[in-house]
Amino acid sequence: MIGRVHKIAANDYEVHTAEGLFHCRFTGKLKRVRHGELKLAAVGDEVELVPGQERQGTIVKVMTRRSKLSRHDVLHPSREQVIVANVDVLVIVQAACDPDFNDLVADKCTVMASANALPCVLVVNKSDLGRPDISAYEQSGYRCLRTSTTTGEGVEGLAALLGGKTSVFMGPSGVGKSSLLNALRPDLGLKVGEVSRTGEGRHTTTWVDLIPVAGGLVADTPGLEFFTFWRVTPENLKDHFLDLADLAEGCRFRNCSHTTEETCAVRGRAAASRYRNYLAVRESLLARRPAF
Ligand SMILES: Nc1nc2c(ncn2[C@@H]2O[C@H](COP(=O)(O)OP(=O)(O)O)[C@@H](O)[C@H]2O)c(=O)[nH]1
Ligand SMILES: [Mg+2]
Ligand SMILES: [Zn+2]
Repeated sequence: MIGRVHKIAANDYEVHTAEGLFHCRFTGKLKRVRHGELKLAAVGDEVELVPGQERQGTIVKVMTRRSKLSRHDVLHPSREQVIVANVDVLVIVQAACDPDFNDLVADKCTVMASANALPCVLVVNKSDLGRPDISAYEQSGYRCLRTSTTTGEGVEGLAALLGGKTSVFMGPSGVGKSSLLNALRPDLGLKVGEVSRTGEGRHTTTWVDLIPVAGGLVADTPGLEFFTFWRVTPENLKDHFLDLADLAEGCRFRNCSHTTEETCAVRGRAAASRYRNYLAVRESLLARRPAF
């Protein structure tokens, strides 16, 4: 039987199949084979299982991942921790205000997407409260959507975007991620206006799970402080600001850092906020400060 891991709590893997939900564990053999990995499977993994009694099951195989969103493991930073497997799109959620639109955080999220080879979409929620200038993103080719759970603006557009896909919502707390999911699926009843901090830790409790919404699956992540830039260095960061990378074709040197080089084609041409945030993220990587 084939299924998808929607949730992991300690050793309990919640797997959804065409035959319903199964609570699964791993075979001892698979545990040994995958010994080098920090977790036997991630949320979003497709697995093969052998059903047992009372909706219990045993996972016998984890399918090859077609994509993933990863971070550096907290305790073993050189190792990869897959946050969600088989992701189609990263949905960057910001608010128009309350909290203010934060282009530094939004740009960090675009770096996360690029570093994981995932497409991203910018959702500006609380559009009933304001309309910040997002032309830097539109011009850079990022898909953008303004939404409001108060007026309903953009909610249908968001539903269309999520249908048939596995998405990860990423944004600071308070921007309305849970409210958007509730708007798309009122029976969800996710708590709103609360900061969830249940989740840090590797093998412990649930901190991200997949929620069926609008014909797709969405991971509502608990907060940005849990993310690090998987394999992003001060040197390769410039490749993850896709608009800067486009302009970089005009730089004299291939390894131009776009900082002080006289022959740089990026400096002065990139959107001001994007360039400023590139420098800021580069500084934090050089200083080895946490990503968010
Ligand atoms: N004005 C306005 N407030 C919103 C909107 N969406 C959510 N909120 C409010 O913003 C607060 C935080 O929402 P929540 O969904 O918990 O944000 P999360 O932390 O990102 O999940 C709550 O008080 C919501 O009622 C919106 O579109 N417009
Ligand atoms: Mg929330
Ligand atoms: Zn340059």
